[in-house]
Amino acid sequence: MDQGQTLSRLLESYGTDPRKRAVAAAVGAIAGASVEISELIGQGALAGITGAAHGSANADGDVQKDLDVKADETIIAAMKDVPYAALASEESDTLMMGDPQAPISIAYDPLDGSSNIDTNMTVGTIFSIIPNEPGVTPFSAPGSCQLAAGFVVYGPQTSLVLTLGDGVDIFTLDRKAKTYRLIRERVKVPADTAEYAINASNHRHWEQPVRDFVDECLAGADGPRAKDFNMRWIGSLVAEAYRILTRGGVFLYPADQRPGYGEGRLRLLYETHPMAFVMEQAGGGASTGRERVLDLTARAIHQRSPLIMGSIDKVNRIELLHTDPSAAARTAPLFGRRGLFRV
Ligand code: FBP
Repeated sequence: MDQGQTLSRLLESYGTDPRKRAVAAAVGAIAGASVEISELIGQGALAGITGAAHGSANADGDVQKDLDVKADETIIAAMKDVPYAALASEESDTLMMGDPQAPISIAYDPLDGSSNIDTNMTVGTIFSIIPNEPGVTPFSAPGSCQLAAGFVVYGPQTSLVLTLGDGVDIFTLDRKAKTYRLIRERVKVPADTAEYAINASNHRHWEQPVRDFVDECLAGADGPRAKDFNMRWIGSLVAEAYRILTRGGVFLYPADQRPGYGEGRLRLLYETHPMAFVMEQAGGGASTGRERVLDLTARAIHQRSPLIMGSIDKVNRIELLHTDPSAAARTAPLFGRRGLFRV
């Protein structure tokens, strides 16, 4: 690894054609905005950030927090010199239109996990950059067309995870120099892991395949996975994704039976598409349970999609439980509490 590599240097050398220059400009703008957002978060109440509701709701009906609004304004301001055709923000009802001839469009969640702000926990910014074709509706291509994607984690360190479609690199903010420095190159999601993350309070609303997978994990060393598992739930997508990139595991925000959750909670364009691109580029997987997230195409800006992401063996197992329900039955009688080996 080139210890001296910085994000700015990487972006400067990222190709000369107009589309690549636009991608580099967009990533640079988001990185610049994230330095400001990181400072605001670090100051918290000292900078007037309380995590209090802003008094409005975003397009999806979520109550906007003061930092949601500031982060969105900061990113929009940073985009002023970026040649984009359209911006899709979690905080905006409609697309913000730019130059229809521009080579890219950008979807972003300025502040993911904002319900964690007042508890001093990790939040983040997520982004996805897609090609724009003049005359074609922006954001109408599947997630596999993304040119770049990533997220910033505002945790004990501020780190930026980036894929330009050729592997995943992680940069950490050098706060004194206000520069992102490369800390991990060609990141790979570890395959052999024993952690899963899901909001278990929704257990009664889950579909059977999700219950089956969690039951397998809960059964531990005595169950079909023959292994004890740890459960994690931070309630902050960026923090869960960062953990998975570091030590593997699987994260599930599945579809469930609550009204409005038929496609889960997370939004496709600026949450699940970019996370899926990062995971696949790091050798992991991302699925809805029934199909690859990157094969999905958005019908609306704030469309939701289920997300099951992480170590490939876990994602594959959960997909199998969805597509072939007999897979659970094949292992359950051998290991279940009322099965052959138990009374
Ligand atoms: P926001 O986009 O409104 O911040 O919500 C997304 C999120 O906070 C994710 O970061 C997290 O994974 C999920 O919601 C937690 O949802 P729940 O509270 O339903 O467990």
